[in-house]
Amino acid sequence: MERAILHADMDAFYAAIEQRDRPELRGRPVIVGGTPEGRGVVSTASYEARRFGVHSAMPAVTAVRLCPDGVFLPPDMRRYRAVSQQIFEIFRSYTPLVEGLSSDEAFLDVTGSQRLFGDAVTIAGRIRVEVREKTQLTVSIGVAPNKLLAKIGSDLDKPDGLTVIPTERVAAILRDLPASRIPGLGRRVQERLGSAGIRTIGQLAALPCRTLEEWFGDFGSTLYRLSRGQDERPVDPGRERKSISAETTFARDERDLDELERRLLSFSHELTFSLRSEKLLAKTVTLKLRDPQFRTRTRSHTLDQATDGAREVFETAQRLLSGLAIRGGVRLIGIGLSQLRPAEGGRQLSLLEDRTKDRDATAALDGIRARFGKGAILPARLVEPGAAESERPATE
Ligand code: TTP
Ligand code: MG
Repeated sequence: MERAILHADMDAFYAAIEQRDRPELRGRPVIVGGTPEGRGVVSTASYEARRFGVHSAMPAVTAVRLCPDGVFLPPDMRRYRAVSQQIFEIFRSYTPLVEGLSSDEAFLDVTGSQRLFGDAVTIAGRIRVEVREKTQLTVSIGVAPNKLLAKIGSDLDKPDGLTVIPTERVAAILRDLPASRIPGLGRRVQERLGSAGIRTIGQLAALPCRTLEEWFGDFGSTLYRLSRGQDERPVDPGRERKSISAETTFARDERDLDELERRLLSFSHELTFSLRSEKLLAKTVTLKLRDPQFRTRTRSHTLDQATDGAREVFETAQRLLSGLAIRGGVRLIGIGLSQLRPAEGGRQLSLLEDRTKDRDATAALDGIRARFGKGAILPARLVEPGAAESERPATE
């Protein structure tokens, strides 16, 4: 039986939330991430700002130049995460087969849901209405027989679009799309295709499988199938997050070790709160520093035992920091946690680590944070003026 797959992706996610919550920003070019002084990197831009050429991952200094009247806002991850939870709750009310790709994007296998809720297009329509009613935001959805086509589809009519790619129209729809629309093509592959004069998916599909294998090895045969719109990959609800991270760009280059450590402490609490909420432990702690010349250094330490404790993460990051020269100043600092694994039945290392004294306290604090947001409770050392200028989680 043919599968029914949806790919749902919120429109200009962070920027749309800002415009929702601050009506005076509606219709204006809003740029989240990066400062008006041109520090940091753009997380996303409203569609009004995109008309000026501003996009995700662009250095803020470029965004300021392209869009001098843009409204630059620091990200408020706590608010974005709350919306993310709302939309995933809606997705999961239609099927248990939800594979999250990021905070605003998921595949849904609704093949088996159609008896209950109507065909796939009807389900997509209902999800769009429900997302709008519950969040006052818009989502674009692609409906197709596989993940590849659903993902391509959700992007075809953004923002606020619903695109259906039925099997009989696959070839016609793919033919003139740029080859870069195929998700997951690395830069090397794109350059090789470009140098062979291949721009569209149609041109790619005209190549013999043999040629693609010569160029790209094993990936060649995958590409051969993708260019024909063929993709058997199942929607995998168990897909694990590979890493989580938090980082900040300073308004002015930072040389004060205390201040750097304060940021590390804040990140340690934020990140381990996420771990504990998702019942995960992390084994590797990575410190990331960028200097004023844009040179990025990372240092990692792998723990003997995976942890979800803020103190252990902080002390590890602090040790890594002490091994690095910061005299020239620090432009960006961040912590990444990787080698994530499920915290097995009740063995919460944070509780052991914090020892009996605050044994119940960590759990109680998490409860309060979950209800009132992460900023609700912070260690005394963090309750000081000068909140982060531009925090955003790095890509996973
Ligand atoms: P995207 O879905 O890629 O972008 P978007 O939702 O802002 O815009 P659209 O889908 O309509 O094209 O990413 C979702 C959010 O993730 C985005 O709002 C901000 C964040 N993000 C970053 O912080 N850095 C990045 O480089 C990217 C691509 C996204
Ligand atoms: Mg999006």
